[in-house]
Amino acid sequence: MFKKVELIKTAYMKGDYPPPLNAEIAFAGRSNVGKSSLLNKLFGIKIAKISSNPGKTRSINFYNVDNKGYLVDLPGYGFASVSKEEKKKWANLLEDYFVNRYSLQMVFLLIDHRHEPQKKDIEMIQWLRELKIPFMIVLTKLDKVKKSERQKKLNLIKSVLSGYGEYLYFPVSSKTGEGIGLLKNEISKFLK
Ligand SMILES: Nc1nc2c(ncn2[C@@H]2O[C@H](COP(=O)(O)OP(=O)(O)OP(=O)(O)O)[C@@H](O)[C@H]2O)c(=O)[nH]1
Ligand SMILES: [Mg+2]
Repeated sequence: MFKKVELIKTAYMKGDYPPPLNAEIAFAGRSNVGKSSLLNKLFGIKIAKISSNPGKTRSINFYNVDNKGYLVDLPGYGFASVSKEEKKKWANLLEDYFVNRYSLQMVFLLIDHRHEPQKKDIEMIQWLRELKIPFMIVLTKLDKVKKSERQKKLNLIKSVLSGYGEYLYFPVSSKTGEGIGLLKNEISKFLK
């Protein structure tokens, strides 16, 4: 489905973004939630750097997909062990991207399927709502949730987040590939 994927820009500074293509979809979520792993799984190649230490992605990475659009890997937020200064820099960069990047059409907000949404997740939801950026929710690390627990966990997460709006949910595992097909279909709707 995706033929040619190329990392065409690694932005460390506000506004240092590539000229827009027809579509742009970004992947947001707390550090270590699995953004870069998910992109690799969607692309079918190991192009985004991943790490078991939170804070691996420090820039905004634009992946050109078949010249149809960008999938954008964002730095994680809520990561405790970088300096305050560094955190502020990332937050500023993220803010600039969300506020000023008019070509951004959709955000996939990643939340860990194993846990109840945390304060940082809710803050992100409120922020995206305020900025009127459409988003859907991807629940990551599905393989780590027992099959017998999945429905219960999903209902719990949905009920916590229902106070903030109605969203589409995509439970996925970048390890086993479960749920990846459905998510890819959704993404393909944008990449025409
Ligand atoms: N079991 C399992 N582990 C996963 C999955 N997705 C990611 N991981 C692991 O979670 C860790 C973090 O993954 P990353 O993809 O680097 O997370 P990230 O959200 O890009 O993190 P930052 O770049 O720090 O914001 C790595 O050790 C991955 O191997 C998954 O679906 N299942
Ligand atoms: Mg990353």
